[in-house]
Amino acid sequence: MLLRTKKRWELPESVATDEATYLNRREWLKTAGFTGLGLAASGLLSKANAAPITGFPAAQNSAYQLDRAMTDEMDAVTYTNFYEFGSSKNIWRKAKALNTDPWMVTIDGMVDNPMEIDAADLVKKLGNMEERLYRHRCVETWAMAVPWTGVAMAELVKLASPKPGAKYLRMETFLDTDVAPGQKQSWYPWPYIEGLTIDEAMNELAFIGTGLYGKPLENQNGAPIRLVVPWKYGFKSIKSIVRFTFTDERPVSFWEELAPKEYGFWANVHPGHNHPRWSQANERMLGTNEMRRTEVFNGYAEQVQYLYQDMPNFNGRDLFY
Ligand SMILES: Nc1nc2c(c(=O)[nH]1)N[C@H]1C(S)=C(S)[C@@H](COP(=O)(O)O)O[C@H]1N2
Ligand SMILES: [Mo]
Repeated sequence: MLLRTKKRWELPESVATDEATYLNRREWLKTAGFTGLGLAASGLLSKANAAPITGFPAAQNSAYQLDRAMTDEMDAVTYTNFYEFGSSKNIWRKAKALNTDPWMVTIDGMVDNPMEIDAADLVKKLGNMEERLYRHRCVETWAMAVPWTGVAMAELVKLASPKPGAKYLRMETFLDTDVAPGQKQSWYPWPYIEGLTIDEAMNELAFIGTGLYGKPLENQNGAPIRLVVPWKYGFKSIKSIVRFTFTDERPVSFWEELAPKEYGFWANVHPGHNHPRWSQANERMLGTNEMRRTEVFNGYAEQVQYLYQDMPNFNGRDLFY
């Protein structure tokens, strides 16, 4: 298991790099005629190369339009769910403690192209960022409509190149109890985990969010990279991702582990399948408190229905929790 704490990046390269890699590189440098000074310089260089994600604001993709007013930016950035920083919606100040640059991301599991890469370099490899206007629906019934910046998740799947047996993409949030007080609450199964089928991850709507309202993501919204899957309840859209693992086993998500009957793997939005403890018929828009009817697949049935229509339980409850 790789270390994912901030401290890793404060260590000299000789300590942070595992010993075998360090020795191999030293051998190579010797062969190539470099001195100890050269080695130190290369360590400094890799640290200096860390840089934030750039390219804001990105051009808007007009294929994704809203049927309602956009949520006010102040509401979307001050009313958030990020249990790592506490169970209240008002954690945006606490989330400032998270250091998101540099931010190492691991892509591993059943892939031809595993890697460990800084988030900004990863996003660059995935192509040009774009802006998309999406609805967002929390399972708790609040909703918003916001402009995300990011890149298609399908690009990450292509880059990783999953092996034929891989069926699922498992995603993991950082784990650092020094900066995230919620992670000291040991009754939660940290780190936060979420998952999609690879078919879902390849769907045109599945998005790696890097920004909101034309700017890099605020920490409280999941900086530096998060998932955005607008046809599913909000908890599927995992924030501040450090690891993407391709696997043949269906991942058990954070909330599923806590309450499998209430927050299951599929979690597709549907007005006709109530949560065990409340109705899902309506939703409340953040900021305005406007009430609207909940839409099937949150209004994205046209884009995603093919993923589920042949499943034997399509009309049952399973696909919605
Ligand atoms: N790591 C992590 N990701 C998370 C959460 C969380 O607590 N931790 N909350 C989820 C829930 S319940 C919702 S509704 C959305 C909220 O995203 P927003 O706060 O940016 O609106 O993030 C999701 N992603
Ligand atoms: Mo949520």
